[in-house]
Amino acid sequence: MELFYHPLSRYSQKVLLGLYEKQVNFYPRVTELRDPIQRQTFSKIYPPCKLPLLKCSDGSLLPESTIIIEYLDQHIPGGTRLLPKDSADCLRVRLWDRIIDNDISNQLFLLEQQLSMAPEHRNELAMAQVKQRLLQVLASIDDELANSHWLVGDGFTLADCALVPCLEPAFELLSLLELENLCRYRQQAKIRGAWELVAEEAQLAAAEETSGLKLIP
Ligand SMILES: N[C@@H](CCC(=O)N[C@@H](CS)C(=O)NCC(=O)O)C(=O)O
Repeated sequence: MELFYHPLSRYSQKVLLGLYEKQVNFYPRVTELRDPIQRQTFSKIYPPCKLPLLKCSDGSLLPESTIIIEYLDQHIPGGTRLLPKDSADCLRVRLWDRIIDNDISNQLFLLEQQLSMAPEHRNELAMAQVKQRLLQVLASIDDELANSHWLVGDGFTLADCALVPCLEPAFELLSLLELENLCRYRQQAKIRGAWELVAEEAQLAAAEETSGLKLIP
């Protein structure tokens, strides 16, 4: 299997986390879509040009982080079970995964886009609305975590693969310290072996960009 991804892309981090949890071997194909040549090459493989993308052993291509993780869970018997056997729990995992992608990850992206603009070009009202929405969802996750070790029960699942990559940006952009269960979850996520691997690669990639050792194309 080959994974086309970028270490700083949240949806790529979600899939990397799933791959490490499943303990799967894969060829890493780091793809820098800001580089026009790499973008052009990748768009020939996958015209929508979105990361992550899994090339399966039979050569078929799978986009969409959630679908990739579901595929891994169906085809790889070992490692962490990411979609619970119990159908009610499985539905809750899939529900949280959708909520996190739509109402947290994509909203963080909108906020990050605004913050990348010069202050005079930012839409402060839109930013305040996004922050409020994020706080609402994160508070509901905090409630859920009051009785749950990971997001759905005791086992690490697809829902956690979606949530963990959002934690550091969310804590950086919002005041969340009063959400005690979420703070506890953040600490336990930090020392999860699979996430340590993903975070280490992301830190190296970020350091390369900021140190100028690797130029942003
Ligand atoms: N729903 C998709 C979202 C994928 C996505 O938006 N990926 C971003 C990077 S995180 C991307 O490739 N954007 C295209 C670009 O940067 O041009 C998934 O879950 O995989």
